[in-house]
Amino acid sequence: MKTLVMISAVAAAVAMVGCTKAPEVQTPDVQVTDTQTPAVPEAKASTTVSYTAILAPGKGITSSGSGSAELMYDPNTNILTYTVTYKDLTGPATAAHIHGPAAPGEDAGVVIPFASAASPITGTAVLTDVQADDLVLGHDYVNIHTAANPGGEIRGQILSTK
Ligand SMILES: [Cu+2]
Repeated sequence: MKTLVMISAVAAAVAMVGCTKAPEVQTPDVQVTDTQTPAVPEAKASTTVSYTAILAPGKGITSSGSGSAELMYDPNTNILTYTVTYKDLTGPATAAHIHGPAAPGEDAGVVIPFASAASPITGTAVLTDVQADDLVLGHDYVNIHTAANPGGEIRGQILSTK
């Protein structure tokens, strides 16, 4: 907030009596006019939570592959939006999924199959309440499968970015 400019004392300047009228004291207009446009209501949009996953070779997997996933989840609609990119796999990806529920490094079944395994993978899915709980708890992971590593070549736990 701006500090008001201090008004100098004028009383001491009245030495020349009868010369002029009292100096007019300027009062700066500090009134704020309410002309701002109200913000567009977006109450529900603000609850969307972003998640990320860093994809790397799983335990015991030899690969120079790497990747990442960016996800947005809206708890009002249970809609999950995702973008997954990767590179340097041992061969073409044969499948790509979100798996869970599992702790980091542990294996679990497919929760959400991606329509295509080719990078970049983009899409949306509507989660069940149980699936949503697992996501929020950090129990899901992205898994990219290849012919050389059918159980998954690179994977990464999905975690909130907060
Ligand atoms: Cu999979």
